[in-house]
Amino acid sequence: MYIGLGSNIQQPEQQIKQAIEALNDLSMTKVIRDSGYFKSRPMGPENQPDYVNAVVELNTSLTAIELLHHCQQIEQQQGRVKLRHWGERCIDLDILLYADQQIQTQDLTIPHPGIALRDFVFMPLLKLNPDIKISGVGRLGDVTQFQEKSAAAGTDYNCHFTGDIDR
Ligand code: PH2
Ligand code: MG
Ligand code: MG
Repeated sequence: MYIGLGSNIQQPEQQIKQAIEALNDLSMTKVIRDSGYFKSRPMGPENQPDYVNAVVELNTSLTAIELLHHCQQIEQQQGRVKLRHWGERCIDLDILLYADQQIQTQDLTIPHPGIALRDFVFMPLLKLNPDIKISGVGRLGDVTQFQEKSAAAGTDYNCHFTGDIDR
């Protein structure tokens, strides 16, 4: 399972680290690896701070819907309030992949539809596992759009690695 994390207010790096610890503390759940911090400009309203994003891989016996509810609980615990659509938030947790399940309900779409559209999701996930295959997208390591831009621009690229998460 893979979860994407994002934050752009109230000490984003700290928020992400705290949410990863909360995920690791869930029953029957262990965070195995993390991507480290990636920084990117906001998608959506431009008058908000840059984002810090990360992706974690975890093992869990929770079902996808149970995991979703726990993610929402962690967002609440960290004090998330909805200000505006795609606006600033102290923490956002999105389930990206749940084993090889395909889920489409009101509350949950898995695989997350933004994976191949948002560099701030794609790049950290690619770093964790280029062999992931997603129907309609293919093998992540074979998707070249973001990788080519990133290789050309280095740390000038919109979404780039900024450091390891100390945990
Ligand atoms: N999340 C959003 C809206 N815009 N922009 C970046 N760079 N990173 C995000 O995680 C992000 C965003 C809503 O989930
Ligand atoms: Mg999101
Ligand atoms: Mg979300």
